[in-house]
Amino acid sequence: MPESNLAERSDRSEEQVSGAKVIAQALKTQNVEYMFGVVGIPVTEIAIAAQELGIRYIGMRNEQAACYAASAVGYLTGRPGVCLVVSGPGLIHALGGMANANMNCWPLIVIGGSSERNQETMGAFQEFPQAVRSSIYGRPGACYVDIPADFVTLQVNVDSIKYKECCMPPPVSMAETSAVCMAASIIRNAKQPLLIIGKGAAYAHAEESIRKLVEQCKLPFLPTPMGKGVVPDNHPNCVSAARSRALQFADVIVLFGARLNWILHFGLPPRYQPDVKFIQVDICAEELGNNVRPAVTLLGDINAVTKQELASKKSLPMNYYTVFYHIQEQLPRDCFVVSEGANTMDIGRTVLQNYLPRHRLDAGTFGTMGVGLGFAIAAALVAKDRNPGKRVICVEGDSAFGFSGMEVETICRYNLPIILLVVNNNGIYHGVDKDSWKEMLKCQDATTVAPPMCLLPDSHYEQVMAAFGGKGYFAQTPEELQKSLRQTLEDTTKPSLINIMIEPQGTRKAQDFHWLTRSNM
Ligand SMILES: Cc1ncc(C[n+]2csc(CCOP(=O)(O)OP(=O)(O)O)c2C)c(N)n1
Ligand SMILES: [Mg+2]
Repeated sequence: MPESNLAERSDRSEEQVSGAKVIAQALKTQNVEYMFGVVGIPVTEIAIAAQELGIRYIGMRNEQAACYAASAVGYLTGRPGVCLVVSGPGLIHALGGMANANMNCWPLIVIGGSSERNQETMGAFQEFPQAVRSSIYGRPGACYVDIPADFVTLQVNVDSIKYKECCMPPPVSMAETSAVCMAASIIRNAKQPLLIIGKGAAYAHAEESIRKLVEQCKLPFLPTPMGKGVVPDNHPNCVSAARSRALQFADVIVLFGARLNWILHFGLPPRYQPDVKFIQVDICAEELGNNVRPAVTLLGDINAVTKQELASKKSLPMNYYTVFYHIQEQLPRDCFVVSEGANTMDIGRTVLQNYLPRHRLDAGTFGTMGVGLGFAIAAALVAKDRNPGKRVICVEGDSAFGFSGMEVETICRYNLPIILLVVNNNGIYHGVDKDSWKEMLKCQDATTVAPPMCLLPDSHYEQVMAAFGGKGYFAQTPEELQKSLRQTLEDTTKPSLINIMIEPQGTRKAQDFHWLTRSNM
């Protein structure tokens, strides 16, 4: 404890305060607004103390989803969200969220309770402000604070505590002038320049400056999945519809907060010109020059004409394109789009438009399934507090939905008017129809004959929503989809789920790089 604190101590004061309250106050002092978690011994008191101080506590059904939600709050607000877990199994479940936050570079603080320690270790409270700083400075990410049980229950003299001042927003650092001049000259001399806008640009609130650069220098741009909306998707310079061509023919590529990882095919041929010049703009020094091994792609170009062609297909069951076409038609321009799944997310991304930055949350850099409902809950809470009236649309593959489907109860408990759309093809990537499933099971046990990607055909996921008092819809035709979508959008008071049946064997459009499909990964 610093000398000054000791000096400030009043020996006459008898007022005591618990460790739990000190932790809560320390969080409050750091402007923490949201805490997600699953309580147990010894952290329950911390959640209660946090609530008493006006920090919102959202009790989730799984630490993993809680951690995803807390990290999404960090991304959306720029101050770390807190995930509160018990030690051991709670922390282990949270690891998925911590890894995902690190990969996405999203600020997060995980607080776990651990077993009792003796009083000498009380100085660890002093480490707390460092945790906040390390989560938001430089490349943002997850950090973990371990709170021994006796810290939580211990009574300490009020006057003996000094809270660290709220940690400042991260300092803004600038690139070397000579490097900036060199970059400008390379762009000026480029024949086919291309900007790639990543979620780093979104997190940095760079929308104004990037839009100016795009417009004043007449540069084409391509957003990464969560870079969507920094400059609106319908901007005339957006080349998403010809993504592969744009990557392949560019001679100069400027990366704004986008990493040359798998999403960008590692920056290697044949996706790119062998002599393409990259200009990387990134907050993290370690990222610079990081071109790794040759690899796999998830996405080919899907041009607008074939999309519409596929979307207008009238036959039943519906396909992905028909579904997304109808969703896009009714999607409010300012809504948050959360999405996860394989085909559901990848095809959805090409059809569903974003017009605002930080309004798309998806499986992200780690490709993690199970993040969707936690992200949607976070977006709905943030929307409620900061953007009343904005809707959250969560587009889930049926497998993706299963990873944290029980968070529907959380959504209903807090009455968050999220619209969940489950694109149901009876499986992971694809499944089988009900009759084939029955046929299959006639001869042998499901564990032997059912393809591992199959899920139970025609599952009524909408009943999960109905079970908790939300509104559930089952849509098998474009008309049913249109009607149920209209109703869910009209009802701003309640959560809802539309279970959208599509063809179980429906695949994506043929790609140029057949051997590089996801199934070969
Ligand atoms: C935590 C985690 N487990 C497993 C996977 C592997 N995986 C990738 S996509 C996916 C689900 C795809 O199925 P669905 O959500 O139904 O979307 P679809 O492709 O069928 O539209 C799975 C399990 C993963 N990405 N993350
Ligand atoms: Mg599926």
